[in-house]
Amino acid sequence: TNGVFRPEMRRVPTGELLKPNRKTNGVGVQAEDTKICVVMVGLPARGKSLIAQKVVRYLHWLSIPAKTFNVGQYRRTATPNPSAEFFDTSNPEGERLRKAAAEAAVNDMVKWFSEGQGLIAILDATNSTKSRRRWIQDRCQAEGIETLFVESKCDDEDLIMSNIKEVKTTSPDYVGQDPEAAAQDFRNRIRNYEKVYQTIDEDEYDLTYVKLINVGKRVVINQIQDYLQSRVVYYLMNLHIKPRSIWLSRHGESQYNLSGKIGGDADLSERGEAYARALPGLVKQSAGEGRKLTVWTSTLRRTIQTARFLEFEKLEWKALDELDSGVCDGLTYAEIESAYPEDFRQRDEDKYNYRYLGGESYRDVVIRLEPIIMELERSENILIVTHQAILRCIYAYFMNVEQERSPWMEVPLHTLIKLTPKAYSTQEERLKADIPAVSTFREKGSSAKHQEGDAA
Ligand code: ADP
Ligand code: FDP
Ligand code: F6P
Repeated sequence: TNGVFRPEMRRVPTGELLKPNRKTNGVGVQAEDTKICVVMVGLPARGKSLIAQKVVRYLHWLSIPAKTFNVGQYRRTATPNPSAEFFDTSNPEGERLRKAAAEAAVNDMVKWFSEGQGLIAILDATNSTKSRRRWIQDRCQAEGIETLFVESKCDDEDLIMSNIKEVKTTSPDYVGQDPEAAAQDFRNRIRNYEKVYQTIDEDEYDLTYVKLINVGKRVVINQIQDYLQSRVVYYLMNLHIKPRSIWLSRHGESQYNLSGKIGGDADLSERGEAYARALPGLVKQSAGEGRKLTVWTSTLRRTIQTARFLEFEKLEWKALDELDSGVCDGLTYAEIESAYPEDFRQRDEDKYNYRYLGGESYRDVVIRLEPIIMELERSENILIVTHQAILRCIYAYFMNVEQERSPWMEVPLHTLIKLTPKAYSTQEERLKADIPAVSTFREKGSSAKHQEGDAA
């Protein structure tokens, strides 16, 4: 350096803003020109739309651009309230309109891919005949789009009837109609599809497909080609539809929360301790007496201490530890702002992508939480006691919160959140313990010390 003063040498090291691109999305490296069409197959009321919607939500959470093309919606523009006869294949007008709807959906999908940013499209229709599937396969092949056929087969009559009652009688196809009559008509619609339905079989050996039989009790997989396809298939294999809830709680107020420091491995404060003692009662109030559930905590003291009075099976996960704030660990926001002003500004500018020096970004956290989400999908009733940033990421997955907003969500201390998956959405309830705590929420642009929360 020849003794010359070089001001840049005195700069403190900083974190970084890591924006994703098509090569480095959530699931790792994928060829830049990958285009996959997930083609749903199956009779009506087999959970195809639910599966499509869940896959899209999961992919969006992982920053993978995905979109559903629902043929029913296209069909509805020409035929908004068809009766079962419309779906009888001996009805030529019905056949013509249904084919036109499928063509319109496929055309829009091809256009969406050609516009650039799409990676996975889901073609949601019954696609219940071999000729329809061959047509889709040929059309996609000509456009350089890979296909993954996903068939949902189910012969449990009671389940089908309860699906019809749960989601079909309220479909826009039956607005203003008596639910009983709608259910009967839908049953007849299914009968019409049954006359021509062909399950995927050996003559379609060249197709890439997964068959989910009786909600994944049996799974048949054929010709899965690449990483992204196998990730989607693995996700599908983990889904179930048993009724259950997921409870989320932050740890009780910690000593660090009181002093406004971030990170660390502090013990609970006195009020945090009171929350730990109150939690079993709160859980009983929310879950009901005698409900069996499993408790997951991080490996940090404050979550383990918070869960210690709960009389359930417990599991500690390293993946649930708080977002690693690297060199900023143990500092207050005001200290970070004065030691690393540029970082502080960058984090506010793009909180999701900002990675602390020697630490993590929200994007990094989502990637490490992916196995947790997979395990949650497989599991039944789970209570997760974790940290502010981690809870935001898990909540964002279930509630479909966009990346821009998720790191800024308010998740107060001493509050139990109950999430219950329903057919096409997740129901939420919040139960607040009557125990005051500081608020650890920091607004964009502020470095004020933690405030006394409104529970106080
Ligand atoms: P489709 O799109 O096949 O007409 P929907 O997705 O609208 O069917 O049906 C949703 C209903 O199907 C929900 O009540 C859900 O619990 C149920 N369901 C979800 N997955 C499956 C499955 N693999 N087999 C049968 N039913 C399912
Ligand atoms: P959806 O449940 O999504 O509304 O009921 C079956 C249905 O879909 C019809 O609404 C839609 O017209 C049809 O499937 C689309 O599938 P096909 O093109 O295979 O008939
Ligand atoms: O203050 C509590 C805390 O869990 C810290 O340990 C962590 O760094 C922070 O919240 C995460 O929240 P944010 O991303 O809003 O700074």
